[in-house]
Amino acid sequence: MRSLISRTGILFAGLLAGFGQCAPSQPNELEVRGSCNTPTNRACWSSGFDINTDYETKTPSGTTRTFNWEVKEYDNWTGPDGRVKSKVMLINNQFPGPTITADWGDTVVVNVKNSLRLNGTSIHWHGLRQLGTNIQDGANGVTECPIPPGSSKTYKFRLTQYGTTWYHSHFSAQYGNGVFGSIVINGPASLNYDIDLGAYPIQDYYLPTADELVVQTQHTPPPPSSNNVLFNGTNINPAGSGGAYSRITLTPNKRHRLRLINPSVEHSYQVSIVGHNMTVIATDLVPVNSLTTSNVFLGVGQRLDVIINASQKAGNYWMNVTLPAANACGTSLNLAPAAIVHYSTAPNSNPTDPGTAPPNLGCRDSLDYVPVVTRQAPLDQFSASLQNTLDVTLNTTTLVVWKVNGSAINVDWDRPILDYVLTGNTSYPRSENVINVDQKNAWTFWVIENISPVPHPMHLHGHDFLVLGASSPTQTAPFNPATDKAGLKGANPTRRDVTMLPANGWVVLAFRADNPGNWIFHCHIAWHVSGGLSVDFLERVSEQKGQISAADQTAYQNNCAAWRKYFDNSGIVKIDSGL
Ligand SMILES: *[C@@H]1O[C@H](CO)[C@@H](O)[C@H](O)[C@H]1NC(C)=O
Ligand SMILES: *[C@@H]1O[C@H](CO)[C@@H](O)[C@H](O)[C@H]1NC(C)=O
Ligand SMILES: *[C@@H]1O[C@H](CO)[C@@H](O)[C@H](O)[C@H]1NC(C)=O
Ligand SMILES: *[C@@H]1O[C@H](CO)[C@@H](O)[C@H](O)[C@H]1NC(C)=O
Ligand SMILES: *[C@@H]1O[C@H](CO)[C@@H](O)[C@H](O)[C@H]1NC(C)=O
Ligand SMILES: *[C@@H]1O[C@H](CO)[C@@H](O)[C@H](O)[C@H]1NC(C)=O
Ligand SMILES: *[C@@H]1O[C@H](CO)[C@@H](O)[C@H](O)[C@H]1NC(C)=O
Ligand SMILES: *[C@@H]1O[C@H](CO)[C@@H](O)[C@H](O)[C@H]1NC(C)=O
Ligand SMILES: *[C@@H]1O[C@H](CO)[C@@H](O)[C@H](O)[C@H]1NC(C)=O
Ligand SMILES: [Cu+2]
Repeated sequence: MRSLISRTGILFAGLLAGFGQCAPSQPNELEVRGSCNTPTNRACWSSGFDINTDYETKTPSGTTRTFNWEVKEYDNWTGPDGRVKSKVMLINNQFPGPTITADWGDTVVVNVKNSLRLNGTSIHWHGLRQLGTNIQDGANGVTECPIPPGSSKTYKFRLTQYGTTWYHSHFSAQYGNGVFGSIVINGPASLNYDIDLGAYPIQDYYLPTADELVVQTQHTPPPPSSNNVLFNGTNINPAGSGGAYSRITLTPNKRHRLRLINPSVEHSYQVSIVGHNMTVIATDLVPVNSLTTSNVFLGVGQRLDVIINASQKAGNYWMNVTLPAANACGTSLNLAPAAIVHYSTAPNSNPTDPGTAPPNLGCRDSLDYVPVVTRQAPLDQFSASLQNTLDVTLNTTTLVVWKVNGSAINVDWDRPILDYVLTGNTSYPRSENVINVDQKNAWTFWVIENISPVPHPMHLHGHDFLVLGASSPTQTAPFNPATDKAGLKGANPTRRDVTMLPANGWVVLAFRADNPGNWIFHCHIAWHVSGGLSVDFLERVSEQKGQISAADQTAYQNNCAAWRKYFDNSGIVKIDSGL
């Protein structure tokens, strides 16, 4: 059966219908799952729900899971690679932060207490659609005021999607100080596997604080090299002794699911394992027809769920991260970042075979992934929408500033755009970079042109976008409709929530205006969004207030009042976009 599932399988969906369907209707979904979602039937989830279910229209019932978090500051903290950092900010004293594990359809409640000394905080649930719950999106200055020190806030939202994602602070570059973690949402899968190895973040790691790095990157355009790259929160210290490699343990002859996450502030990279291929089954929160490859590209914010078969000789193998020089994809003082893939029956040792570096993808992500649940963007409507061109430009005259369509975003922590929505005020300041998207359920098309030599991992809140096309290595911006439109793919293209805008190039995206809310679209390099690289899609603004409950509006107003009382008397000066 498994051999039917290959990337060339146009037959995939049809065959899977037989393969993946669950037992007939039963009263208890969990009971059904006992015979469903097993190593030989991962496409199945529960009665009426499987890999072919359109998760944007149907969600299984679930339970409520509550998490209690405290964000705190620590000085002179000894990190996982044995070196001391002057300051970190951690959730429940964990690095990375606690993993949220839940099932498709569950409701998540997170009580966040801010015990930082000076900073506000706000937690964004990356990639979650938040249909009808824009106010839970955690983007400070946009959907909420920051939570002031000493205050708490409760986030509550439904998991309508499943797969692998992460959360992080959206208060300036604060996630670079440690306020981030993984989210695993169990659900069906497009390929069978035996063992779920769980979330596996691979991140850049810096000894200076994120606050120091923001100031540095405001004054000098080339971003600093990272001091290390951590795999699952650890690595050896490349500068000397200390630390330990991350060790992924494989059981011989079993198929393992590994949930790769890039929670970096700057680095995008290629990941490979010596002697092993990986089979990709999901791009961000979108299940895809399985695609086997020797290396994968993982941009900042992106996730890839991969299957690794422990089919090779029992031993130890390097998992490598490659940062090609000259692509502005990031540089590290760890010149060969790596983890160890260890077969459980072999003795522990460092691998000996260095392998070969994968072909350099030029800091571009693959658009070869085919979503299981299909979407079609009507390309015949595309030309009329060409006014939706957004140019990304860099201005280094005084400070390093990133603009979109001629303006750098600078959100007001005291007065989020949600305030304008609630009061019906449409006089948005230019610096809020508001773009109205009004037509209900219409497809909207966006041509993003990069007038800079630096690639940008572009992330949209509240939606997965369709990536209709991106410039090839020989093409540069501007997008030329006469020659470039023919190459766009409207029929079920790659769909995800982060994609690479190539250096000097363009990318064309589409999403449907089916989620009223206030959704930012920004570069996920912390230094770039801090420097202004974002817009705010104000989607169907007239419907937004009506979907916010009175209780949520009160909580919002109370938090804003507490924030303003704190911040306006703190003497702290906001030095960046606030995102
Ligand atoms: C952290 O270490 C520095 C340098 O060793 C020292 O000056 C400072 O007092 C320490 N801070 C705390 C809070 O211990
Ligand atoms: C955030 O906290 C850091 C560390 O305490 C501090 O250096 C920085 O100025 C603070 N920024 C804001 C905007 O509160
Ligand atoms: C990642 O680290 C966590 C916490 O130490 C551990 O439980 C988990 O097994 C690790 N994951 C892998 C794939 O090694
Ligand atoms: C990896 O995939 C390539 C191309 O499909 C294939 O030639 C190679 O044998 C595979 N390697 C392993 C270790 O399975
Ligand atoms: C793992 O094995 C499955 C079949 O059991 C196959 O479909 C998949 O391509 C294999 N993946 C890799 C990375 O070898
Ligand atoms: C993988 O990492 C190891 C350990 O740092 C290194 O020796 C090896 O050269 C790297 N291989 C590749 C292909 O990057
Ligand atoms: C870009 O800015 C121009 C000039 O301010 C404006 O007319 C246009 O509508 C903006 N484009 C978008 C997509 O908002
Ligand atoms: C860059 O910024 C400077 C200082 O704010 C301004 O004077 C200049 O006009 C800007 N250049 C461009 C091309 O926008
Ligand atoms: C609407 O917002 C603008 C910009 O912040 C402000 O100047 C104006 O006073 C507001 N209008 C009303 C009626 O509150
Ligand atoms: Cu960027």
